[in-house]
Order: sequence, then C-alpha cells, then structure tokens
Amino acid sequence: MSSIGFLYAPIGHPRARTVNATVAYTGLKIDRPEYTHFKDNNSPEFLAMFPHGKMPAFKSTSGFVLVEGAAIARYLAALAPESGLLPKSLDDHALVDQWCHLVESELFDNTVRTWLLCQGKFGPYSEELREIFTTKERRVLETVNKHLEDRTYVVGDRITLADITLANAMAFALPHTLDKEQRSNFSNVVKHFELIATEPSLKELFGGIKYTEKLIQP
Ligand SMILES: N[C@@H](CCC(=O)N[C@@H](CS)C(=O)NCC(=O)O)C(=O)O
Repeated sequence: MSSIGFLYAPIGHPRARTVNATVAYTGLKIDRPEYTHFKDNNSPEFLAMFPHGKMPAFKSTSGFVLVEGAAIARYLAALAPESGLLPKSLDDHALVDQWCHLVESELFDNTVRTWLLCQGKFGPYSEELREIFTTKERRVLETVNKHLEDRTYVVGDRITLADITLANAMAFALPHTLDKEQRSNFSNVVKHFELIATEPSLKELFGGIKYTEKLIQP
C-alpha cells in the first residue's frame, strides 16, 4: 500500500487522537512530516497549505488539503470502507455523524473548557463557569450512558467512528473530570472506553490513560 498523504497531527495530542486512531484502526499508510506544535503551524509553509494555522491537518499525495479533526477522520475512514468505521446504511451513517458531533461538541469541548479554566486560560478561575461546563459535560454523559445501557457499540454491532470519537473524549475526561464517583455514575461509558482501549490497533493510543482520583483543580 502506498502512502495516501501527509498528516500533521502529533500522536497522543487530544485534538489529534481521533484522527490518529482512525489511521491506526484502518491501517492506512500515511506520512507524518516532522512537526513541532505551536512552531510549525505558524510557519509560512504550513500557513500556505492550511491558512487557519491549526492541526490536525492533512494533505493528500495529489495535493487535496483538509483541516478539522472530525472531517479528516471521516475522510480517512471513507478511504478504508472495509474498516466499517462508516456504516453502509445511510441511517446508521447519519447516526455515526450524530454521535460524533454530539460527543465532540458537548463532551470533549466542555471537558477541555474545564481544563482550560483550571489552567487559567480563560482569566481568573470562576466556579460559575466551571458549573456551566460541568453541567453540560454531565448531561451528555448521562445521555450516552443511557444509550449504552443495552449496547456494546454506539451504533450497530461493531466499532465505528462514533466509538473512536467517544473514546477520545473519554481519554481526556478520565484523567481530569471523572473521579471515582463520576465513573460509577457513568459506568456504561467507562466500560465502553475500556473495550475500545483494548482493541489491538487502538491500545497504543487509549491503553495508557490514567484515571484520576480527584477532579481537576485550578
Ligand atoms: N476544531 C478543530 C480545532 C483544532 C485545534 O484547536 N487545534 C489546536 C490544538 S492545540 C491548534 O492547532 N492550535 C494552534 C494555534 O491555536 O495556534 C479540530 O477539531 O480539529
């Protein structure tokens, strides 16, 4: 198999892990140019290809360029239809999109916001802001937890991009915002994460995630 292109997405970076997991699961061959985050993405060469200046970013061997992790992951999954990451049925495919979008915008983004708040990136720490992010995070966790009550995978009976997107969000939440009590409140989601993390091709990315004993503090 020849390389399909170039991926600018540091392995293990939470913003890039869904794309990296998609590459790992599909087995697609891809080149990874040397990349130093917050340096190379500001270089004239990078900005000429990707004017928004953010990673993850992809350029195919024919020069097609794409940014936004979710879009890149979908594109790569579509290049490997035999992976099953995007179901053939239109309805199931739409459901995968639905869960990916819900999980990324409501779970991942709100967990990251709590983390940024605690790092002082939004200015002085505010309990009110934290409460807003946490409420949103727990609301979506409740929805997903209920959905997984009688399901192994998010959509259908095998791994799809929705499972990888959820695992990526959990890989950020588990070390920061899900202490023992929260893990037991959302035990179906934790069990789902543990299943995805043992998938051989995904072990390297999700297998070493540490669970936190206490909620992240400012
Ligand atoms: N919505 C984008 C967000 C990408 C993103 O925020 N990337 C950050 C990761 S730290 C970045 O490259 N930041 C560089 C910068 O802001 O200069 C996605 O999901 O791919």
